[in-house]
Formats: sequence, structure tokens, C-alpha cells
Amino acid sequence: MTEWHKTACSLCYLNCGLEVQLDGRAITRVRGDKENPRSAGYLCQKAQRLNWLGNHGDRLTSPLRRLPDGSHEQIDWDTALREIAIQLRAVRDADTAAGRPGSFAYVGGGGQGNHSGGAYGTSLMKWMNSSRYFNALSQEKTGDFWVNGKMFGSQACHTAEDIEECDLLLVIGCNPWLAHGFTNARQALNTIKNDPNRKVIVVDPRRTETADVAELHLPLRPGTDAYLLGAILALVLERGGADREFLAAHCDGFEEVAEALRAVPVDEWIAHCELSRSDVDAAVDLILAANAMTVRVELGIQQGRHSTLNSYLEKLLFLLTGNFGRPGTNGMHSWLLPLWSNSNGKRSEITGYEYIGGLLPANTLAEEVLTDHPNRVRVVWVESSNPANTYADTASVERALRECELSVVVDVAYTETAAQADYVLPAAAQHEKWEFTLFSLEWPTNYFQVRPPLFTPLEGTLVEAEIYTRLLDELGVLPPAAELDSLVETARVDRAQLMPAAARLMKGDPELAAIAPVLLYRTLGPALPGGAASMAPLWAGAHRAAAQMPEQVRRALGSSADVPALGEELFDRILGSTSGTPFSVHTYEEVWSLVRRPRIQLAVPEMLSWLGRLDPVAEAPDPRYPFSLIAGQRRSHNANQILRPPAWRRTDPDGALRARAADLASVGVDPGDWVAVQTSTGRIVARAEADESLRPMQAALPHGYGMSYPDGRGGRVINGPRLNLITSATDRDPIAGTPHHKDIPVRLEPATQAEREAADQTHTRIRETLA
Ligand SMILES: Nc1nc2c(c(=O)[nH]1)N[C@H]1C(S)=C(S)[C@@H](COP(=O)(O)OP(=O)(O)OC[C@H]3O[C@@H](n4cnc5c(=O)[nH]c(N)nc54)[C@H](O)[C@@H]3O)O[C@H]1N2
Ligand SMILES: Nc1nc2c(c(=O)[nH]1)N[C@H]1C(S)=C(S)[C@@H](COP(=O)(O)OP(=O)(O)OC[C@H]3O[C@@H](n4cnc5c(=O)[nH]c(N)nc54)[C@H](O)[C@@H]3O)O[C@H]1N2
Ligand code: SF4
Ligand SMILES: [Mo]
Repeated sequence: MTEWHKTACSLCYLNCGLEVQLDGRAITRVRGDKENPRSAGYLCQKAQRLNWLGNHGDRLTSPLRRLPDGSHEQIDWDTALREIAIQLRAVRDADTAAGRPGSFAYVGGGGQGNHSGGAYGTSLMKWMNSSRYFNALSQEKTGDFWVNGKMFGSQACHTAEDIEECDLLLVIGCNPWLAHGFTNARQALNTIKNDPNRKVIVVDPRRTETADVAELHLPLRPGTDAYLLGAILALVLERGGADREFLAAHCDGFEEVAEALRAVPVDEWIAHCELSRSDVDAAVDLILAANAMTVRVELGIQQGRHSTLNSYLEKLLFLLTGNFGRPGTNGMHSWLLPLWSNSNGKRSEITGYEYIGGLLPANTLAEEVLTDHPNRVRVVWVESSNPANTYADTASVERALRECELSVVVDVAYTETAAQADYVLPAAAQHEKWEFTLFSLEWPTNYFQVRPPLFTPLEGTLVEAEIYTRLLDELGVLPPAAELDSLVETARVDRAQLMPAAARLMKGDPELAAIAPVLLYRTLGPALPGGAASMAPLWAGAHRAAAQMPEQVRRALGSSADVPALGEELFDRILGSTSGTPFSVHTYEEVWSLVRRPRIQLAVPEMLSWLGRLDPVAEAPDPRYPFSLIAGQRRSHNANQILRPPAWRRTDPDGALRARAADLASVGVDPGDWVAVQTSTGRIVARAEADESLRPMQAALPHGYGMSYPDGRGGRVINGPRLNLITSATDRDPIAGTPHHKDIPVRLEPATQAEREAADQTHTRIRETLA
């Protein structure tokens, strides 16, 4: 019988536990891992396509160097790392001589299921004296983090949902049926649907697959969530729905918030949302009747208009009604290693944007490069991200990649970003190395899973830990080999002694402290079983978690050990549990140990004044761009930029533009035609498809298309819309800089003759690559 190997899916950030069968370097069968304590056997249709993650014709197998004509030539690893090191050293020296902050930008550091590279990449950033970190979180979640900082005391405080126990699930601006976003989403939605005592409300302009299982759907006008949430909050207070006992015990600032909400012109705002008062009243009835409500949100409001304000109002909704920290409500999860940090208001000197969670807005990357400001970004280092397709305003991002002094891409495939880079470094794919995800966002029990490799690294590739270690060695930053080898011996003989020994080594040497993860890889790494060297930073994480929440870690492990032995035990458990393991178990009351202020601060002045400034009249649509585009919808067969070969998609091969048939007809387009989508930034062509679930004058293009792929004839062909050619990087949130991708003003028109011919030709070539 063929053996089943444990792993996890990395096609979305839920990272369901999987078991797979192999044939050579291929994954041939996939099933849910019933022993995974979190996902318990669950998977969705995408997991079956996992073979395409690392096994396809567009893998990188050699470092590349850009030639003057824009093409790339293959070079060997030593040459690549030597040349890159020389340039990095020169930039760092120039920064120091000029007394300016490091001009190195780190972009990415992990995708949906791979965060092992991030610790090493940030080591390089720190050694370059820089803190300029950009990634996907800073184009979706930083508004949320900012609000968390104000209300809960740290931007690394992050709320979670207890969907299993809730009796009301309020879904705002997300579509868990297709995008998941919480564990075992479809199963959880079906369970609620089949229980007469439990309800779902969906707030989404579109009648989504999730709305189909809901008791109530509020199809608001795109971009009006702040008005709706303001109106709902005002009605909840008016009807006595504030949980006075909870508020008195745990929160400050209620009176200021109540005063601001009393000023909300409820009926005017509901009219602006194009909803009926009776539907909104019905939602308020359900909220007031609920014993335990959980609010679940995502891009519909985070990449919607008034993004940061939306995040604030959404949190007020569960806090004012006392739906926090009890079974079935929102809570706060622990971390093994936090995926983002807390920033204290530091700002970019170039754009003025605040660092949030340690990140600068992804939307401002190109601006940080394309300026003559003396502190501009000079080096762009991209790892495990494809900003040339995923950041707003593709043309500017590509220009920034080309015009900076040095651009380096670490990826497994020849991405659109790699195509612009000075150097491209080929990484081993996720199933060719030890890997893990830091998307451990569960509450009150939280889990962690490491995945051992299924295959050896493809020839010519290296794991990220090795790439950064070799580079820092080339830069002469690592201590002498003899010194490191003595630590290797310490780690082998008595791991617990490594901590004080490493501390002695780094003491007083900021350069070494900056690269602590690399030192751990080099010293602890060789002592780890099964070649798990790159997992070394988790050792520090395990000790950190054990020290911060010993009681909860003991509960999770069933252990009675004390710190630091508890940290060692946790690390061993994590490395040894290929199906994943709980690492912390909180009681509900212990939620307060995860909040970083004595009391939650409800009144956030910037948010209350924003609420006061909301003005429906100022938000009339632009007649030149009358449609609202969902620029980046999650569908059955898209998965960010992770699966590149067109063959993986079982549905929606062209990445269709969807809109109501009548709306398509009104612009002279029939379903099946090529339609042009025009914005003030750009124009793209897509296949039109009728979809009556959208609102009138709303259209949708999918996320996760626009990748180029070898066409088998020596050229490359682009699969589906390169969406961010038409999005603007400056149409963004004033606080977090997050884009308004879910509500982009566009014009639709029939494609021109030339555009149709080009699109037909592309379509044919894509078909040929499938054959
Ligand atoms: N299949 C699939 N699943 C994925 C991914 C993928 O690529 N493919 N990517 C993963 C990632 S990285 C993320 S961040 C998540 C995102 O997950 P979601 O946020 O759930 O996905 P989206 O489809 O981007 O948008 C969510 C919903 O917002 C709605 N919406 C649009 N405008 C508005 C508005 O103004 N107000 C409100 N309330 N709603 C609006 C849309 O109709 C849509 O249903 O998905 C993850 N899961
Ligand atoms: N218009 C619009 N734009 C969007 C969105 C939208 O809805 N609309 N959604 C945004 C969201 S929510 C997100 S999360 C981002 C995602 O955008 P990105 O942050 O760019 O991430 P991914 O698309 O996941 O790309 C992952 C990259 O990592 C590479 N990779 C995979 N495995 C490995 C590995 O082991 N090592 C290395 N080094 N590389 C690897 C893949 O080849 C791919 O190039 O897109 C954002 N962009
Ligand atoms: S829900 Fe996400 S992680 Fe789970 S199988 Fe589907 S794509 Fe993979
Ligand atoms: Mo995302």
C-alpha cells in the first residue's frame, strides 16, 4: 500500500492538515488529515491541486542575473551571492556615511503557508540598518492592527472568532464559503444553517454563497459599511443594547462613544447604503436577541472605503454588546511567534505614513523608491511575494523594481516580479523543506504545525535559511567558524546551555544581535533531528511562549514542567507533531491576560472624528466611471499567486469579469465577449460573464490571475487579467494606506477589434499549454 505523508495545505492561510501520496516528485493523492487537532480532516477543492505548488515547468533552478536588454542569464550561486554582497555592503556604507536610515526595503517574507524564510530575511533587513518592511498584511490588515493598538494596547493584539459556539455569526465583507478565513468554514456554516437556534447575517453587496445560508442578507451599496455600522450601533444603543455590566467591568470611554453615536442620522445613512430600514431593524433584532455573537470580517471592509474606521466600528459592535471573551463571541488569540509587531507611531519620512505592526503600506513601496528624497529606498529585496502582480498600480511597482539601485527576488518561480529584478535566487519549494505557518489565529486553544519535507530540494535551489546564511557569511557578518562550531557542540550536548552561550556571543555586538535567527540556524540547526535546521528560530519562539504563558502552555502539553524546561518541552513537541499540536489553552476568563491594557479603550478620538465627518453627499459616484468593481474576488480556483500553471484551474479559465446581464447589455457587451475595463490608472481586457448575484452597476474581477507561463514555444503567455494594472496606489486609506480594492470606480466597454484579436490569441496559446 502506498504510504500517506503528513503535510498541510498552503493555498490559503487556514493551512488545513493534509495527508498525501507521492510518486517520484509528484503529489498524486490528497486527503484531509483526521489527526490534525484543528482541521480534523477538512479540506476544500483547492487542496486537490496541491501538486502544482512545486511541480511544474516554471520552477527556477539557477540564480539569474539581469542583462542590459532586460533578459536574464544563469549564474552560479557563489557569483550571485558575491556580487549581491558587494552591492549591499556599498549601499550600507553609503547610508552610514550619509547618516541616513538604511535604504533597504524588505518585501514579503512569507505567503499563505510559508513563514520559515521571514525570520532570516528580517535579519538581513536589520543588518542593513533598516526597518522598511512591506508585505501583504499592509495592504489589508494594518487598519485593523492600528485600531487594536488603540483599543487593546498593542497592534499585535489580534481578535479571533469562536464560531463553533456562537448563536449569531455576523459576516461583514467576506465570503467564507469560497475564501474560508476561519477553520472548516463550510462545515461550520452548514452546522449553523441546520440548527434552528443559530443564525447568520451577511453584510455584502453581492448575494454570496455565504449569504445563501444566512437568515438575513444586507446587500448594501459598495463602500458604505461605515454608514451601516454607524446606524446599527446607534440603533443598538437606542434600544438599550449596551452591556452595561461588561462595559463597567472592562472598558473606558463608553460615554464619548455613545455621544458620537447619538449624532448619527440613522435613516439618512441607511438610505445612503440603499438598504431598507426594516432589514436593518431585523439585523438589530437578531443582534440584541443573541446570547453569543461572533463578528467575522475581511477584505470587503478592510479593502473597502473607510477601511480603518470600518475596523473600529466592527469592534465596537461586539464590545458594546459585551460579545467578547465568552464562549461563542470574539476573543483574542495567543502567539507562538507574532507575525507582526507593535509600532509606536514612527512615520516614513517620504510618505508620512505611519509604521503599523512594524510595516509600511504596500501601496507606498513604489513612492519610497521613485523619489529624489535623500532617504529613498535604494535596494528592494523581495521574498515569497509577487508585488508586480499583487500591489496596486503594477506599472509603478515595475518601474520601482527597475529603477532602484539593486533589486533581488527570492522565489520558487519566474514571477512577474522576478522578471524585473537584477538578481533572482531560486528557493526550494514548500514541500522540499521544513516549513511552517505563523497564521495560528485560534482561540481559546491555539495550534502550531511544522511540516517535514516530502521531497529533497530541486537541484539548483536552496532553502531560504541557507540563502541568507551564505549571504551574511559572504558579507563577513558571521563570527569565525571555530566560534560557531563550539556553539554547535553546546547545542548538541546540552541544548539548554545554548541560550546563555549565544547571549554571551551577541552581547555588545548589535550586528550579531540583528541576525540572531541566522546564528540559531548555524548553531542549533545542525543539532535538530531530520534536517530541521531551518526550524531553529522556533526554539526561541517556544521559550518565549513558555515564559509568557506558562500555565496555558502546560495545559496544552499536559505538562508540569517549569520554565525554561517547559520551553524545551514545547519545542520538542512542536518538532515531533507532524499533524500539529495545541501550544496554548486559555480559559475564556483568561482573555484579559492577552489584552495589553488594564481596560479596553473604546473612545479613539481619530475614529470618532472620522465618524463625525462622514458625509453621504460627498460620496456620489463619478459619472465617468459608473461601475463599482470588486478588484480581486476570491473564487473556487484562485489562490493568490501561488499556483502558476494555468492547468490547475478547473473552473473560470479566463478569470472572467462578472456583472449582471442587464448591466453588460447596457454597455453593449454580451456574455462570452471580451470586455474592456477602464479606470483612471489603466485598462485591461477580460472575458465577460453574467452573474445575477452582484448588485446592479457592480462588477467583479478575480484575484490571483495575470501570471505569465512558458507557452512551450520559447515565449510566455499571460493567464487572465493582470488586475493591478488598473488599480491606483493612491486611492487608499488615510491612516493605514490600504487600497480600496473592493470598490474601484470603473467604466466597462466593448473591447476594440485589436484587443479582441490579442485576447483570442492569448486564449488559444493558453489552451495549447494545457494540451
Ligand atoms: N479561493 C480563494 N480563497 C482565498 C484566497 C484566494 O486567493 N482564493 N486568498 C486568501 C486571502 S490572502 C485572503 S486575504 C482572504 C480574503 O477573503 P475575503 O475577504 O472573504 O474575499 P474577497 O472575495 O476578496 O472579498 C470578500 C467579500 O467582500 C465583498 N465586498 C465587496 N465590496 C464590499 C463592500 O463595500 N462592503 C462589504 N461589506 N463587502 C464588500 C465581496 O462581494 C466579497 O464577497 O481569502 C483567502 N482565501
Ligand atoms: N487588486 C487586488 N490586489 C490584491 C488583492 C486583492 O484582493 N485585489 N489581495 C491582496 C492580498 S489579501 C494578498 S494576501 C496579496 C498576496 O500577494 P503576495 O503577498 O504577493 O503573495 P502571494 O500571491 O501569495 O505570492 C506568493 C509568492 O511566493 C512564491 N512562493 C511560494 N512558495 C515559496 C517558497 O517556499 N519560497 C519562496 N521564496 N517563495 C515562494 C510564489 O511563487 C509567489 O510568487 O495580494 C494582494 N493583492
Ligand atoms: S481551506 Fe484553504 S488551506 Fe484548507 S484545503 Fe482549502 S485552500 Fe487549502
Ligand atoms: Mo490576504
